[in-house]
Amino acid sequence: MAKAANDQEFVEPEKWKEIDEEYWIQNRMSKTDEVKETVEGIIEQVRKDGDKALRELTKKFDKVDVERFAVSREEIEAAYEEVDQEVVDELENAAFNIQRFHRMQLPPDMWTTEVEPGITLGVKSTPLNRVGCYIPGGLASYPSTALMTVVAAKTAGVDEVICCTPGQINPAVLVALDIAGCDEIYRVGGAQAIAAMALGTESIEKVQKIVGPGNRFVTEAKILLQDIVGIDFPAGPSEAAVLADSSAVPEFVAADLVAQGEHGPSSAFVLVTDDPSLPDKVWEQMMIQLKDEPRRDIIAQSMKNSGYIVAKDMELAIEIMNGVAPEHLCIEVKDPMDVLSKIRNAGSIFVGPYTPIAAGDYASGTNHVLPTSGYATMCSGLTVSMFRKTSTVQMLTKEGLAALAPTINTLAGVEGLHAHANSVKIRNA
Ligand code: HSO
Ligand code: ZN
Repeated sequence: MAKAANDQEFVEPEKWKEIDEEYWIQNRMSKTDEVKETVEGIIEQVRKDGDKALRELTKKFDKVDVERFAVSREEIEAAYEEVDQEVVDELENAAFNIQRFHRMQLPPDMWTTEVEPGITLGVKSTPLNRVGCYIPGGLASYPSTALMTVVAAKTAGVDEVICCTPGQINPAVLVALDIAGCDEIYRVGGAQAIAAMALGTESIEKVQKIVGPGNRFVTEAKILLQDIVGIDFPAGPSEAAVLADSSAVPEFVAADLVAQGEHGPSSAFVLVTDDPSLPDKVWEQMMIQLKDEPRRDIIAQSMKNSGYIVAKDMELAIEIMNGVAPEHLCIEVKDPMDVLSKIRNAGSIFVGPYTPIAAGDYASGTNHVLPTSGYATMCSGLTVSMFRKTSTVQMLTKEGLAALAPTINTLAGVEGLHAHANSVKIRNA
């Protein structure tokens, strides 16, 4: 048995296996049933006891005593001292790129158009007022996720962006939150943090929407609290899928798959190809690359959830990939733009051999908070529009109202709503 870089026993991954779409889907379905009861209890406790509950739950789950949940300005300044200047510079660069791309998504504050004489219709777009971002802690403590959530919310125009993150906060996360423009930072995590942001406590004022990834407890809390707070979507363990033909470079394919596998033991990756010889070539490359990977024990575990699918042709491969609906999809084929046009379900799409998923994870500017577990069939990743809402607007002249009057009168008559019809008649239009 080889030794991994962290000096733990390394289990050689079992040879990767041929799977089918059904296997992938079954494997990715969120298994939250057993956590539901615990999370319901936590929510009730926070609803009843506010900060006191947060303190007790933080002690119980994170084993820390927290006096003051809010992180002070001095603590943020101290975090800058602990972080290398190069890290600060690159966080700033990433924040700039994320802001640039998210600004491009901004709708106009309002648009109107006269659809026919005297009838002007439009849409007014308004940012949410107060939003909460959840940043996981522990093993999966990512400054990049702090940037993705907060920069997107701030660029959308949200006035107050707050953030909850558990335990001893990683100084790079604090710096990232500060660079992103986060207004309030709280030292609390898990389902209790979600409950606090949704319900409000003495120290945390409630928000209108909660975004960001989290473990099963966090995700369950978001789902259970949806009747009182907006949420983005359930985001689970990372996934990578590569759609490749014989023109793909096996080294590159292997590298993208393995990279998302290092997030955690529940991560998963899949290759879908019309080239029966490709899976073996990719496997060979994976084994070479794994030798130098410090997190290869985690990757070996992700491998158990992973596999490859060989389709008889590219059309079928595309259909299978639409069923897989992966969080990240890399297209590594001769004619990527043609394949791209046929993809319907994927959180984020990486086109061509020089577009690794890591570019979107960190630097290009697209958002890396994305739907997993097949949710890409019905949800989008984090966008500016998730932090805004729209109001339709209309303005009629007397002439415009006259044109609509017969329709209003007739339909109001059918529905027996006389007062509706009268509101037109009274205007003598
Ligand atoms: N790939 C992750 C995001 C991330 N990658 C953070 C690196 N750091 C989302 O699935
Ligand atoms: Zn990643």
